[in-house]
Amino acid sequence: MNFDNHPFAEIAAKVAVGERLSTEDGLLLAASDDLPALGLLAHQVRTRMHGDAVYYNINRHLNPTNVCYVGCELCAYADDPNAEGTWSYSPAECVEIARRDWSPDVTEFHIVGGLHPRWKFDVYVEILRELKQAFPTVHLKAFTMVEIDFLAKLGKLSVPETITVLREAGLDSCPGGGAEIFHPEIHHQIASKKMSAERWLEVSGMVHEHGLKSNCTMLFGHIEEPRHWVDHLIRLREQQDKTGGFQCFIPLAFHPENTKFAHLPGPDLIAKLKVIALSRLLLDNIPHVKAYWVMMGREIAQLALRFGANDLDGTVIDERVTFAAGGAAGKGMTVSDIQDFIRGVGLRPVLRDTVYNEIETVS
Ligand code: V47
Repeated sequence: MNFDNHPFAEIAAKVAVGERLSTEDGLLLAASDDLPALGLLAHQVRTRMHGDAVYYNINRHLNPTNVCYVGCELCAYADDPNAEGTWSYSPAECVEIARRDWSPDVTEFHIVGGLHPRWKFDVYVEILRELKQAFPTVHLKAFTMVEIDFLAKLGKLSVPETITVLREAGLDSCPGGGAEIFHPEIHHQIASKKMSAERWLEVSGMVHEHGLKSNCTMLFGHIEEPRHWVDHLIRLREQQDKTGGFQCFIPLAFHPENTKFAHLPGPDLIAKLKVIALSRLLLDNIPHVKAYWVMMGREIAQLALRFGANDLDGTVIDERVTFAAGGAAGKGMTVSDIQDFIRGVGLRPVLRDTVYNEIETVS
């Protein structure tokens, strides 16, 4: 495609030489309806970074509790431990559940849950410790920045001290949830009682300075506007310039069911592909962009691999955050589903561990 007389001409010239895009460039891209052009530019960048590789892993999700006292407007989790449909698993029960879904090729447990109003600090620490004891070779990607900050308060420790305790118990890296939309205009409406954007970024920095990798996310497709995406992505890029520990960005497609925004439709195909492409183009310092099939939907996630995404997450057995909010993508893909899915768009599946070491390449 020739961009000579296209509104993206200057941006395309920057992309061709790997020059950083500005906030204004981001706003122009985000406002455009020229999806093919966005896709082409983003695919050019992802190909330069990763060739034809698409990463996936073999993982299991573990949600120790869906009780959370914060009660974010965007979330379908319950704030009352006695409410119908809630669960709160002890450390031993977490091990039992992990064992139920276990197979020797699992390399990661992805562990997130609510901020339980009655659990003590030690419950969270013991969940890690007992899982690590039972599955010493499995990487524990656990606790978002929101949970880390909460645990520090619960344990009456500083954040760095908290990370030390959690690492000693088995923590290997952190997932990227809880970032939502950083811009205060939106944050105040979708997560009014949650930690601020500034604190989320600050805690990420402390995690990175401690030598741990983490991921980052953006929840899109509710009441925000495209300019809020750009603001969010630029804030992530600035944090990454400082501490460098984000390994993957995951745009999370909003699922409205059972939330305070149940009247909204959620993001459409265009918004999903646009956010994937925009994030690949703006986040020049974050290596991976994930098309999280559980939230995107399987078919759109597949298409997203041609719009800038180079990662699919994994087999994801027993995910419950999206499921609670009406997610219909299904509860797990097999490795052969994932490989076919990637090959279906002419790309190459690459099995990885959580920190992107290649385990086996299937050609
Ligand atoms: O923190 C909550 C979001 C996150 C809804 O790091 C919702 O590799 C959509 O962070 N509709 C959890 N999203 C998921 C997450 C994640 C997923 C996959 C991979 C990784 C990673 C991280 O989901 C929450 C919140 O931001 N969320 N409610 C909802 N109704």
